[in-house]
Amino acid sequence: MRFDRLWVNARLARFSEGVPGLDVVERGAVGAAGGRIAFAGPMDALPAGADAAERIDCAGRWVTPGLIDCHTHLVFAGDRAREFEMRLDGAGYEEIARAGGGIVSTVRATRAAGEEDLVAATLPRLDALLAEGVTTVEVKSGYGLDLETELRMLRAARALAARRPVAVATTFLGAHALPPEAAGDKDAYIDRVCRDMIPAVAAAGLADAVDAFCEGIAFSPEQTARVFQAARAAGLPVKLHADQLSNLGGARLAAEHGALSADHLECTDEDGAAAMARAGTVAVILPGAFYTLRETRRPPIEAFRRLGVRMAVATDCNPGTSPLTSLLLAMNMAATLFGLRVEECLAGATREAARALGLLAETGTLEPGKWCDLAIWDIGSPAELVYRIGFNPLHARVWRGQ
Ligand code: DI6
Ligand code: FE
Repeated sequence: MRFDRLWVNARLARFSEGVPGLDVVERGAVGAAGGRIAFAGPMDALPAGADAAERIDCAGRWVTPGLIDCHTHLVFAGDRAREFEMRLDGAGYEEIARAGGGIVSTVRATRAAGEEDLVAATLPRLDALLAEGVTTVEVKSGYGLDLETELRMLRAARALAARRPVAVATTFLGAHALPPEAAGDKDAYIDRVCRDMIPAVAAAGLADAVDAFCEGIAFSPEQTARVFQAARAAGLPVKLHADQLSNLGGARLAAEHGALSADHLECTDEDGAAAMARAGTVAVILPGAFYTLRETRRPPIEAFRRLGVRMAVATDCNPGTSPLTSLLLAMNMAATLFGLRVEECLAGATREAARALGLLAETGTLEPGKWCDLAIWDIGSPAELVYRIGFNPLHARVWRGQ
């Protein structure tokens, strides 16, 4: 067997599907061929006569799958630091949104930005994620809210993958907020999302999935269901911002539409969790928004565990409710604020995040056949990735074997 590259003397946390825990190999090796993993296991089990164009000694460092941030709003223009100050002075998120700030203020800035401006504004945020070992990132639209700007955001998101060694999964989030020109008519706007935008985005091949924000300040379950139907008609999988600020039954709705994931879930009840378990819908835990908004209701982690709902952890990087570009910190918050175990946090930023994106066949674990995307860490134990705050122990990031 000949590898393009072979990493030896590594401690592997493979997160193999169907194996409980981290699936650790103490004296391990990873071999890459053609950008994919050709071997990931004990050095002793390397095929006799295995040979590599390049051999890298990891000196006992830990190797995990490259991290996956499966929920971000990375592409946007402007910032919302002023709103942060208003919130510190006592204004609420929903109050600011109703007063024309919030998402709509980012929409104004994003509409005024060209594609290259959007890419340039996004690259520093993307680079912060990559510096911590992220190799796949999901990016949503949703700050355009008109066809032209939504397409521009999605093109900018796709362009990121040409600028950096990273896989980008794009999500159309036209049903994120009501644009100002819709003059309060949510049904008419959802008509446009379903009739014009989703077919156009799908025809352009610019989205890998469709998302919506089901919430009092955004769209109702009925309007969300129409978006899901249009997505299905266009052949796109769905996911949902569900039960973040109130329980409108979003988790259940997402599950009933076979959603890849339901995200946030602070207000999800047992019924919603059970529907997700039946459908295999991944729960994406977003502690950055909970922290920023100083929410008090926590997602029903214990119910997810008991019912066997898979949990992913993501940054939700966005200018309003989660100006967070650290997936390591998101894991720390998931543990400290929500009580996720170390192993749940780590699986949540690798295998379960891949599952949430429908990409588990390609990434998320160290298993032969998958993309050779690795994070190599200067740590004594995997718990350090979750336990430390504001420290980055990444030694090297490998994307597609390089
Ligand atoms: N939920 C969120 O937390 C973000 N979007 C959403 O649907 C907030 C986005 C923003 O405030 O800009
Ligand atoms: Fe979000």
